[in-house]
Amino acid sequence: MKLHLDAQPFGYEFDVAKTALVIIDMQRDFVEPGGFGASLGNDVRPLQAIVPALQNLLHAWRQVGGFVVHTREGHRPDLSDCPPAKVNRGSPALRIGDEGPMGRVLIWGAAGHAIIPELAPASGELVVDKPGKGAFYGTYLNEALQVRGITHLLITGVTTEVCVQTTMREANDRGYECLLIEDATESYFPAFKQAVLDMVRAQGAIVGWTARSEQVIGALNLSTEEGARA
Ligand code: TIU
Repeated sequence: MKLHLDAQPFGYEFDVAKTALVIIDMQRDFVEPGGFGASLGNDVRPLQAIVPALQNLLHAWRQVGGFVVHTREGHRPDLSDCPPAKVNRGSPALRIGDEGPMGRVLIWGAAGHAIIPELAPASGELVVDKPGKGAFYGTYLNEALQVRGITHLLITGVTTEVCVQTTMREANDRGYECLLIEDATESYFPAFKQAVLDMVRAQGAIVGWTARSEQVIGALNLSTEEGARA
């Protein structure tokens, strides 16, 4: 069944069976003190504010049997998949691979690398480990979506202008129709978040659409009620 949202800059239509909810990098390393995000000098608290909206959206999406993709940014313990240009960027208190309060920063298996418990992946949901900002770079995400016939992506997570925007642009180039969920993505820099929302939907949705989580949940609830009446 086709669902319709009054998205920006104009209506967005999607079919749950051909759509994936993509949750980008909701890991302890980005949203909790002592992780990678904090080591770069950021106040991580604003990122925690989106968790309730994301939980509600995830719950509603699971209720209708929608496909879920979780991504995690991180590297192999020997850093063989992490270019020096990434390790050496900036002047962080802790560099990628260093031992921090949540284990080795941004390394597979460390406590900080884990997705926060509130959004823990459920059985049957795809978890994609990505070495870069974009979820399509160096991963099998495109193949995993193609075999399932996915054409539309609902994009959420952190941070809006880094991994979320990069992923949305990569997806756009691969032909996916992308909707960015405004209250389910966050940045360490409010102005950057606003700029991304404005940029992606400018020029007639040059990269994609934006809408709020309650609009998606409302459309899903309506489809469930209509399904029950049919
Ligand atoms: N630093 C920052 O804003 N983000 C990242 O390094 N990774 C993600 O966005 N996941």
